[in-house]
Amino acid sequence: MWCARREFCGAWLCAVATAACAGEPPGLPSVSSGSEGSSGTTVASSTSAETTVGPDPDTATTGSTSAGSDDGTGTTGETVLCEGPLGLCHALGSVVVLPEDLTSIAHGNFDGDEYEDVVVGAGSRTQVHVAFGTAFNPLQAPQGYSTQFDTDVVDVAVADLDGDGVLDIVAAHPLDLTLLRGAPDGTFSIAGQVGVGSSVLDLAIGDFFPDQSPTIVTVGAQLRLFTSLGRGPFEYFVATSAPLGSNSAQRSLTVGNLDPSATPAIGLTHRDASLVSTHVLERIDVVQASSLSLGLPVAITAADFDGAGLDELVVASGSGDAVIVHQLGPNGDFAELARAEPAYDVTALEVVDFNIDGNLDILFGTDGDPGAIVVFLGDAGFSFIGPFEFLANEALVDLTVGDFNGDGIPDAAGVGMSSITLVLSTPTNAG
Ligand SMILES: [Ca+2]
Ligand SMILES: [Ca+2]
Ligand SMILES: [Ca+2]
Ligand SMILES: [Ca+2]
Repeated sequence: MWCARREFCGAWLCAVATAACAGEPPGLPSVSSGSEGSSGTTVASSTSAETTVGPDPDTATTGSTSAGSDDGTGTTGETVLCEGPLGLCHALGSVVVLPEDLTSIAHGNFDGDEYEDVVVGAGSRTQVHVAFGTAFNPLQAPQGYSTQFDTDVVDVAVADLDGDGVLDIVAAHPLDLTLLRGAPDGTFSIAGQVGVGSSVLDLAIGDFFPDQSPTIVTVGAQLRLFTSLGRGPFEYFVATSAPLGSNSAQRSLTVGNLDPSATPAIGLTHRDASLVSTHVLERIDVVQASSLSLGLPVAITAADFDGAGLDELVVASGSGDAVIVHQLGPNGDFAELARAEPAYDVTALEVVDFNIDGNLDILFGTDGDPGAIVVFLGDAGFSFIGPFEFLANEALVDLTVGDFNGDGIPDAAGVGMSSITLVLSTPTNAG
């Protein structure tokens, strides 16, 4: 057992310093110690990986990492979270530097190997970067792709748009979408462009039209659904749209199985109106199904917390810095199911079973100097233990979760303006 101090932290969870958990796994990408301890309430402490910048910003390099102690004493200041009966550990991984005004991140396995990969949107001349997972030090040497629009990419999403079994990328600009066709070797080429006609603030993918290619959903002043129904695989057009009132600059969306009468449904946050709403497709019209007042909602996602088949909405609120899990009642109403209070300035939100104990967990990307990837571990009673904090080297603007080192355990990748910070499952040799 190499998570030796697990007993200090409770029966099912431990969060221990590097000395207890790291060093043993071969190839663990430990990072050099950085600033002083974190402000979190856990043992998690801060790190700041040494990084180098490549000569060509389009082919940025991975931050160098220093090996942890292998004599069992470990180095100080590293962040490792070990939890669960299997002694699973997560540790800060390398920091990938991309000085490109990064805006967004999504994940998928683009090259069909055993490692999930990421795509990052940027506000600079190389607007999309793809970085590949590997066994021990993932996301090295991102490959940059330029689109044909000279505007920022505000969000990215991943789906197999043409049904060839290879993931494709949707990059949203303020007024357009770029569709990038994936090749089996993990390279991409521009395959389509779509004019949106109004500001795009957030992007999601859903299956709103049975037996058709994935639907692209955007939100800005309008909520719009794009489909290729009856056209070529990368020839998307607006299938339906609905005005949302004022031209808010602070909206975000998610698509989930939210409504018993319609699959899927859209969850929206309207920060300026302190409102959360859900929307469903009725025939060819998008209609609002429900709404709830919630102070300054900043991020939203959907997941089935109670295992009952319908997703709950998870919303990060900027007012109380709280996250509320909602469940739609029989009349389309919201009901609060659970609440975590991260006390951080949340900018991004993901839900995954991070410690694979069967209960969904909540991960936040946070603002600040620096920001952090913050983990709250859920239990079967819809309560959350945390925060467990992994400091990034800058404020985070977006977050995604995937298995980047291919061990079957989720990892997290948070993106800031100029870097990607990884929290990686460490190879476990615990029996
Ligand atoms: Ca891959
Ligand atoms: Ca495809
Ligand atoms: Ca869990
Ligand atoms: Ca992993």
